[in-house]
Amino acid sequence: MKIIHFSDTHLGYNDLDVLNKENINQREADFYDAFSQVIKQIKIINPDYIIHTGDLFHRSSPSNRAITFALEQFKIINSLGIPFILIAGNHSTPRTNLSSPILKIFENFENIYVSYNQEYKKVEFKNTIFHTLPHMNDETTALSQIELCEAQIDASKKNIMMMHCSVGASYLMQEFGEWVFPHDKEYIFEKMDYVALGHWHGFGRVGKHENVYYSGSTERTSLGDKRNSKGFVEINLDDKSKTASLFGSTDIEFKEIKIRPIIQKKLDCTDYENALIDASDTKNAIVEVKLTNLTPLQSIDIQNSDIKKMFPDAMSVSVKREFKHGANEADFTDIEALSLEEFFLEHIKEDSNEKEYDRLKGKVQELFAQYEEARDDSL
Ligand SMILES: [Mn+2]
Repeated sequence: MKIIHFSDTHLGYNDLDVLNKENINQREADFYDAFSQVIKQIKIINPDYIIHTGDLFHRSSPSNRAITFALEQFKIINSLGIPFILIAGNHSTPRTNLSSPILKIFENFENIYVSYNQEYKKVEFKNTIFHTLPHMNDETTALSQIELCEAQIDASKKNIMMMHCSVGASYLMQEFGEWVFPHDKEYIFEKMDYVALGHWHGFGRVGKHENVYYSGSTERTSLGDKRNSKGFVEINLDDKSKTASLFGSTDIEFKEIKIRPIIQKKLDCTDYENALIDASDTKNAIVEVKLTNLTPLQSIDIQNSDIKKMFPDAMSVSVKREFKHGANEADFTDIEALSLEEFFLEHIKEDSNEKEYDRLKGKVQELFAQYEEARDDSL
């Protein structure tokens, strides 16, 4: 039996001020593209079941575009005739009863099974049971629901558990309302053929459990996530093993999709004029450049736009500045007496010759004037 497990697709997420040809935020479009790639692969693989472990949408009230996209894709999935089971994650669970859970919109598709009610739900087929535990805001309720789940395990069938949580404290995303699976209930995992997890955005097996996996997200919801490898999991369960203890027959494979890469570059400014930078691997990439060993004078001269020009084919370029050690140590005793502009000019004066100082003085004053203008509320 073959199962495709994917998760954390965060449809509707957007980031960076870049629009594509259709005037859609480029990063938002990237998330739709990642989702489509998984669906295309599913069509080829033709599994017995498809499961999604939460955070289908980025928000509990997604945009019209995100909803429209999802409905189009779900129509395709539904037409495959393969059961698709999905649970709500923390991003798709409303925090109050004032708004209705978004996953409800998929209830009328005949091959789609949704679990979003903050309670245990069993989705049962001839030989397989999917034990779903969607995100729950209340930990006490969660515990009683885990116990309900445990009571429903049927050793004569395949048992697949689906959750959106952190197992232990290792997989927390630093988000509001995260749910940590209680450690003393982890023994339940051993009674399952496979435990599908969502929430953590990297693919991986959980601790010592051989059958517990995060599929990871299909795109990165933060530029702090440097993983360039995203995708989904293909699980092959041996049909012959009827007892849940035969994990040896379970085969897990991570399948990568093609996402926009994030490329980090370092530019040592000790010899900035002659520094060479290789931009050949940055086509359509999100590029992060770190300027190192900068002096304060160089920091004025080197504009971010100069750096961006070095990567003409990149999707976006961000610049981080790291000063030469000791270069930004200044005497702060008189700082209150001076304006920031004066303080800055004083600093340059100490660090440069007269000619250089005169040249930079004009430049600094111009920059401060622009800043003042932009900040003046009376305009
Ligand atoms: Mn997520």
